[in-house]
Amino acid sequence: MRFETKAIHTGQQSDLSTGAVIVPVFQTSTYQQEALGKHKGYEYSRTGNPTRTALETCLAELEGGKYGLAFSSGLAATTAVFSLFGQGTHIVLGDDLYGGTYRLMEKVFRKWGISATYADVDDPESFERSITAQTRLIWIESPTNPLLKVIDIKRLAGVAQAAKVPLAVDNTFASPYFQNPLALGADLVVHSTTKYINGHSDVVGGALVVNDEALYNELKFHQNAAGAVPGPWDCWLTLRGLKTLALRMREHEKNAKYLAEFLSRHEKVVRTYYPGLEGTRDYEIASKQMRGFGGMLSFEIKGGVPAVERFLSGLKIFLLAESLGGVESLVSYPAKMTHASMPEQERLKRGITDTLIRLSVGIENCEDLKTDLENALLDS
Ligand code: P1T
Repeated sequence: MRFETKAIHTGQQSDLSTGAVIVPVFQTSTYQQEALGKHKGYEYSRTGNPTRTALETCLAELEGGKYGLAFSSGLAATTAVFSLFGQGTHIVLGDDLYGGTYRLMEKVFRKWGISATYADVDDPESFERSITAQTRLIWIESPTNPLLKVIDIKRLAGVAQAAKVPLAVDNTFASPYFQNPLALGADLVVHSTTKYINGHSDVVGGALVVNDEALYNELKFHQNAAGAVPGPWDCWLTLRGLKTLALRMREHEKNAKYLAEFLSRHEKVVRTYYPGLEGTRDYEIASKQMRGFGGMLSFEIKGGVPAVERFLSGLKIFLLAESLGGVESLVSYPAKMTHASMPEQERLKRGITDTLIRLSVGIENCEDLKTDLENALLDS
């Protein structure tokens, strides 16, 4: 079976008791046991729920992995991964990453004695240099949030293997439709399912996919022990969104490419970040390891912060909002939104400037989207 078919059918067989074509919302917290310890595979919905199982099974299949685990948010999934390691351990993270992941590391896990080094995602050797005897994990996003940088996953997997450290890839921006990190040598795939996987901006969720049974068991233990699980309705909505992931991703990409090309030629735009723009190192790597370039792009606008403010208030279709990956187009201002928790100096060092604007390109008509940007740029 190919991607589109798996997204609709894997883990989603008709309901045995009724023939219902769609997996039901198993809105139950607990399950009757026939006798002590004798049950049909479910005891309590923190530990397992059939609607969640359907989602976990489908996500694992779409990522080409053996095991999937769903969480109540992307950061809950990240928390499960960081919690694998104890006091005195060290994690190497790519330096361009979601501000919330940075905040989780700096404000939560540092307190528990885990240290971190941020490696330059433009310099593969910087990861090698950052590894110490205490390093237990390499963590990257690719493409990254918000600068859309692309990391050579195969190459980094080689570095991780040589150091005997697992490699986790946050695949939120690409989605499994465009990229499967496990096939490139990663050990762990992370998703904020809030984004493309659900795709309709109505659920917050997260997921992990792995191949290694021991790693799965550790993460599964944490999922149940710490309890950050999604409810059955959220799993059901996410499954419904997942069915059309392929269709949506194709449209997101088509529109993003069109707008990236438009912006890259616009006189009020200093620089456009989109891995599908030819002639860059990111384009070369993305062409090798991805099946498409995705629906996210960022750009720098001329005219300083006042121009940013005028541009944002001039938009009519792009909504100013956190998040991404929904059918509707969103605009965000990383300096004050997704990366507001990063100290200014750290943010500027990474190239997340005060004139950087990020677009989550939706699946509306691309001419309407272009006109919206054109008009707002004219006002800026
Ligand atoms: O929001 P949550 O579902 O907890 O997911 C966190 C997360 C993890 N990884 C990446 C790459 C992300 O982009 C996010 C969340 N990002 C946004 C809310 C945003 O606007 O970028």
